[in-house]
Amino acid sequence: MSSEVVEDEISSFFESSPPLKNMDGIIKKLNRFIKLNSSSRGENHQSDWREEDRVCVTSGGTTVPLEQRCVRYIDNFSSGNRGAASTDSCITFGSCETSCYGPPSLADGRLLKLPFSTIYEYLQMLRLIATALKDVGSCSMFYLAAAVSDFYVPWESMTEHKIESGSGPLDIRLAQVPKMLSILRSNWAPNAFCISFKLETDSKILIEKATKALQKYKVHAVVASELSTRKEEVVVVSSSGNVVVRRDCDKPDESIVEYNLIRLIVDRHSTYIKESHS
Ligand code: PAZ
Repeated sequence: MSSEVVEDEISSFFESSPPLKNMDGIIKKLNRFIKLNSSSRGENHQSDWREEDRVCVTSGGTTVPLEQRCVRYIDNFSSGNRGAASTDSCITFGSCETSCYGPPSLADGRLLKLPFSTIYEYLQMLRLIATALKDVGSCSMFYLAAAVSDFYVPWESMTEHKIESGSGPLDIRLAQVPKMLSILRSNWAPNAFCISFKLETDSKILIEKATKALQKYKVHAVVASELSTRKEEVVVVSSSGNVVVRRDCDKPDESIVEYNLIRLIVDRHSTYIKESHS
């Protein structure tokens, strides 16, 4: 598919999406967070972090409503644990201001939580965050651990009211959600360090799919997980080779895989920043 066709699909997705309910509030919170954690140290000395050290972690699954006044929806699997644990580890490693969708419990101005549920909310918020960060810093990180719906019911073809039951099986045609990773990389946040995630249930195709995603979307790494072992190990697929990252139950810090994963990713991000500035 040509990039023009993809861009058209993305534009029509956003044009037909129901607007975010509290868009102004979200923009205000986002701008306040960015300003508070800005590295223009003249104004405030809130942090020693560099402006490049902002991380947007996405976490949890998106839903696809079946009715505009939604009673029923299709969910995408994710407990939100990976994003939450990764956010905690980011803060532990101390390099990050974290703008996070999802459930972690840290506060104090270093963490901004922006909850979402639908695919419409998720993608609109991702675009807002990416473009807001683009304006203030060059090398932010996007750590896209959310499980994002691949199929959806376009808003304009969705019934307004609750679908009637009692008239036999329900036929629903789902459209494909346009892939936003390429536009995130090319337009929204071209200088950001971008980590995407790939979950499969069939371990035989996992690495192949992750490698294809790496090449197609030109992200800096793809974190590949198999559903049943995702808490034990992941494979970080990148152009420098594949690295298996495991948890180590004998070491308290490393008893969750995210700790070792974030250590590796933060290290790669630092190298990326150094290379970008040299
Ligand atoms: O949220 P969780 O800890 O239960 O699972 C995390 C995950 C497996 C959903 C995530 O690591 C992931 O791979 N997300 C991308 C899923 C995908 O769209 O392929």
